[in-house]
Parts: sequence; structure tokens; C-alpha cells
Amino acid sequence: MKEIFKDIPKIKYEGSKSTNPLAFRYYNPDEIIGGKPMREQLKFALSYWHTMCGDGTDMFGAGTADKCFGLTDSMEIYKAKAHAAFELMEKLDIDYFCFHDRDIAPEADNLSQTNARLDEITNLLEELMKNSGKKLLWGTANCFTNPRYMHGAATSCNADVFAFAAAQIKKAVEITVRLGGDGYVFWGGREGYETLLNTNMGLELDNMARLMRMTVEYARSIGFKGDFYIEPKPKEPTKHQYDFDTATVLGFLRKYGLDKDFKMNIEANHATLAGHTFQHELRVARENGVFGSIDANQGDMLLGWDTDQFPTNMYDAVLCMYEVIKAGGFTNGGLNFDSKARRSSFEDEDIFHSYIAGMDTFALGLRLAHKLIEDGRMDQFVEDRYSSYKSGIGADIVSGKATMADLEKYALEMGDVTTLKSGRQEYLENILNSIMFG
Ligand code: XLS
Ligand code: NI
Ligand code: NI
Repeated sequence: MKEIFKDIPKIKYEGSKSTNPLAFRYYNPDEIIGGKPMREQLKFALSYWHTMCGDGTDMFGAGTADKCFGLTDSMEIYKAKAHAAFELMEKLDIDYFCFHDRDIAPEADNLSQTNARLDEITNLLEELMKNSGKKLLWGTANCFTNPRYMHGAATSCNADVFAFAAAQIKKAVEITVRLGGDGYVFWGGREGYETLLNTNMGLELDNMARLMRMTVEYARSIGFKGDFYIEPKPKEPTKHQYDFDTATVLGFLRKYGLDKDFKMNIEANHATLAGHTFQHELRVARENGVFGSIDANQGDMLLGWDTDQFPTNMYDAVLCMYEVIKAGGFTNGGLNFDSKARRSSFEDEDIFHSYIAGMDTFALGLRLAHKLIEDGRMDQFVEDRYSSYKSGIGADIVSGKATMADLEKYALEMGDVTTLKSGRQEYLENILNSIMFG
């Protein structure tokens, strides 16, 4: 296969002073930060759907970018997408990729033909992976685009749809395992509701858990050792998605006993749609031992939907990487750019500018988060802020020794609280700014 992005060279690290638009200023893959090469700390992944399939279509207009590579036969187009994806990963020094089943091969007239197409492309991907050393971060099934999923997939009111979704997921898991994927993602797709007037919420949630449990059992039976992820999202496409946010998903996983097998795939734009910061979602996951992987993008705060923009917000990137480092780094997960170039950024070159933007943002985020931790003032402040729990009555509360009666006695003797201290938010924001901007 000949080179597809002929006019674009391999993107190299040139340092922060470089004015070359097709160079990295902060991402230096083999540079050691915090004891590990940047590529291992960041584990960047290319999202097949936005990058290879997204053509800029929105609800007001047709696509603006051509992702057919001058071809007309559908399978030939999808083979070209595979070659283009690997060329992009090579030129951008991205080690991983992620896909939905329907991103890599188009659906045919029936399930068995569709599966045959998937096998054909999986063979090609396997060969491309072998030749390049690129890896699959995670796979997933698209159980939302086809009209059969209008009422949801696992949460559809129609049992035939549940069965079809199960068959589709079974195949997606097989492909993921075959390609050595370290993760399998459930994003709720259309698993939610528009109105409770027609919805049996209890049955829908039970069914969602049933399909997840079947998937875990099947995947483990064919040798999948990686992590399952749920990707929380509060709304869109449905008004209320069941996987609203990390806290909601945790309640669901614990209710159905799925918490040992699942971790979170946190997406930045989904966090803000839920009314949270990206850091909040990561912190909730970390504190509950379910931090897994990241879909890195950003939303537009003036728009109410999932714009999935390439991330450039440095505050978010620094605080995200701070959480990742505190969580002990990625294990099976990584940092996937579930991000798309804007509809008007329709030229091939824009794909490169987009990834350079996202990768450099998180590379700088890693550098700065590492500095913030090394600086230590912020962590020390938090440590000191809770020091009253280290001795005296605080230590008795934490150890469980203090009873209500003890606390009443203590409070009566105290009279009133005289030991409060400032939260010093602005002081801490000054530290953050001084670390970030020098
Ligand atoms: C959509 C989701 C999707 C998942 C994978 O909003 O972010 O892209 O990452 O199904
Ligand atoms: Ni996502
Ligand atoms: Ni999204």
C-alpha cells in the first residue's frame, strides 16, 4: 500500500521553542519523566471512529472531509482506512489504537456476512500490528448506530434486540482478544430513556447487568485477561443515560456484583456534561480503586453537547495527569483521543495538527503535574489541612474508638470550635499558576 499522507513527514520532537507547525514541542516519547519514558506514562491511542471514519457530518449538513481515499468499493475503503490508521500512528508516534467493530468493517446484509467482513479486516489489522509493533488498547461494539437499537441494546424493550447485541458483543470480544487488546469498553450508547412513561427502569438495568455479566464470563472463558471498562456519560443520545457518571456507575456495579471486573474509562467531555470537572471524575474513580483508562477530549462550555474537541486546556491536562500519577499510572488503560477535528478543519493536514495539539497538551500536562508533585506544597497543604485527625479526638474518630457519647463529652468541654483555619484556595491557585507558567 502506498503512502496516503504523502505531504506530511514523521512528526518529531523539536522542543518548546520550535515554530514548526508539524513538530512536537512537549512530547518527547523516550524522555524519562518521573522514572518512565513519556510514551509509557501517557500511552496515547488513536480513536479509529473519529479519525478514520468521522467526516464532519452534523445534524445540519453532510460530511466535509473525505475518508474514502479515492475508493468506491466499501471493503476497499475500509482496508485503506486500516492502512491510513497505521501510517498516522507511525508518523505521530502513537503506540495504541481503539475501535468499535463497525469502525473497522462496514455492516453487511446479515450478521454472518458482517462477521466475515470483520474477520477479513481483523486479518489485515493483525498483519499491520505485527509489522509495526502498534497495539490495541481496547475494543468495543457499536450497539447504537443501527436503527435496530432505537430503544437501546441491552436495555431495549425488545428481547430480539438484546440477543442481537449479545451476538455482536461476543464477536467484538473475540476480535479484541485475538488482537491482544488490554481492555474492552462498554459505552452506554442508547442505554437510557427519553421518558419514564414508557420505561421499565428496573428490568432495563437488570438486563444491562445481565449482558455485562455474560460478556465477562465469555471473555474470561476465551482467555481475556484485561480490564472491562464502563465509560460514563450523563446524556446524549438519550435524555438520561444510565451510566450517568462515575458515582452512579459504581452504585450499579456494586449492586450487580460487577465491581471486581470493571473499571472506568473516563471521558473529559462526558464529565463536564454531567456537571463535573474532568478531575472530579478521575478522583472519584481513583478513590474507589476503579481508575482504568481515559478518553481525552474537551467540550465547549457554551454548547450543551458532546463536541469531543481535541484537548488544549492546560489546567485540565495538568490536573488530569496529577490524578493519573497519584493513581499509580496506567496499567491496562491509556490515554485515547476520543476527539475529532472541527467540521471546518477538513483537510488531511488538520488530522496532524489535531493530534499534535492533544498529544502536546497532555505531554506538557505530564511534565507540569510531575513538577507540581515534586514541588510538594500543594500535597503538603492538603496533608496539614487534615492534621487534626492524626492525634487526640481526631485519631479516636478515625480509629473508631470514639463513641457518640465521647464526642458529646468532648464538645461540652470544648464549649465551641476555636481551631478553624483558612482553606487558602487562592494561595493554592497561585502555586498552580506559578508551576504552570514559571
Ligand atoms: C460517545 C463515546 C464513544 C465511546 C466509545 O460519546 O465517547 O465514542 O468512547 O463507544
Ligand atoms: Ni468516549
Ligand atoms: Ni464523547
